[in-house]
Amino acid sequence: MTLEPVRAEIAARLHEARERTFELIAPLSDDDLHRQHDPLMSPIIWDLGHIAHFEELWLVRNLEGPVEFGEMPGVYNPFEHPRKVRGKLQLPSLDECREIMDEIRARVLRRLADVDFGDGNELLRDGYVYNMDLQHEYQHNETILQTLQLKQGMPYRARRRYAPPGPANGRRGDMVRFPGSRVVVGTEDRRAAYDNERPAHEREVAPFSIRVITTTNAEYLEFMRDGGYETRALWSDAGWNWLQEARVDSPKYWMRDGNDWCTRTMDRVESVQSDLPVCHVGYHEAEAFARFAGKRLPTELEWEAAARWDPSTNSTRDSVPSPANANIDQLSFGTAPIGSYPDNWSPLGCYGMIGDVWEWTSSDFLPYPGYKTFPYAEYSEVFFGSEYKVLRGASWATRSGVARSTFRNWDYPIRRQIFSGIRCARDD
Ligand code: AVJ
Ligand code: FE
Repeated sequence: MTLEPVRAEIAARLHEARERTFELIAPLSDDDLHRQHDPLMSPIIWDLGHIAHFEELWLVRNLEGPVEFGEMPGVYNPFEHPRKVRGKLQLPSLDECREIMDEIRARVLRRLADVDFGDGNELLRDGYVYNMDLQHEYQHNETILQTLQLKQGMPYRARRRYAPPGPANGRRGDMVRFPGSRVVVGTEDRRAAYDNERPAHEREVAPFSIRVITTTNAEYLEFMRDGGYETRALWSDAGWNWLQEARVDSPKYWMRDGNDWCTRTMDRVESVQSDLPVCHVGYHEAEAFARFAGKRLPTELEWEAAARWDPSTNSTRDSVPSPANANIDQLSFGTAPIGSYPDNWSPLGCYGMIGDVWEWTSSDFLPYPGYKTFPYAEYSEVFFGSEYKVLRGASWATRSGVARSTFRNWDYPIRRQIFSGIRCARDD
């Protein structure tokens, strides 16, 4: 079999990823690109340089012989400078940065033309390292979108924005029941899955019920109007401590509008719409809301069972998420009314497991039994532990190439600038 079509496809996907990155930043001024818009986020020009140097590290240098992650140039090495100080780094102008990106990309393509996929290098098997690099760029696109939502100065205006297919279709009940089963969790995929998604392994999942939909703005407003943010009993100790310090009384980006609330998504300010999934809540708020609702957050194993286990066949059934069947791929610039994607149902009967908002789970970010780091510890391994909670499912700002039912995202419980929401579960 000739590998030429494979190489051409990889080149096309690299090109497409870069086009999207540049499309996202096209409306921005040099000041927009260099400014530290928020201590939580890097200047966007840093993300661009980091994307390029990550690519150089993996798609050029590592293919010539093993290179440690630490050999990434210091300025762009995320472990050398925390995000909040990156605005003080000496960073290139957009033109200079683009030149670096183009120059690195040219070397990547030259290497791709004669790389030997069959030489036993695990990085190259099934094109893994290219998929890993693509997913890195995709993930930084979502990071950039978080920054754009936090942007100082003029709000960000997207160049194009597609509408969800809608109209919202009927609901199918409040909760679905998972009957309890031994299920397969994780994957053996070696083409695209990250090390933290492997190995596929069996787990016993006890019966539980899970919400058909994610928490809507209307439901969250009830929590707010019922004094949710003032009711100590709804919050964990850590959550209550956070609340005393953060002094928030609504999701991030919500503002009072007389007796009502409005919210801002990039350059659009509108009254809070009842049938949209609530977005920009932290783990502590998600946990307090679930308690208010007489429920709890799902574990990530429960989440994955609800997303892909088919109890009628006793096997996993994964769909291929695309912007046609789920609100993903970052061009809708917002969440969509519940039910807008008629094909977005899991085998168990949950709507929208993939898309709209990342869903907080109650699980700490830990390795699966039998986990092996591949190819670098700095992706997952250095973050394993109880500091981070796992989020599942992808948001409207997630590119299709990283939207899948086994993908594990993680963040600090206090983070709210991410596109995060809630899906409640309950013991059976
Ligand atoms: C998986 C989203 C938590 O942004 O820290 C980007 C993704 N890793 N570059 C992050 C990532 C390296 C990662 N998250
Ligand atoms: Fe990165």
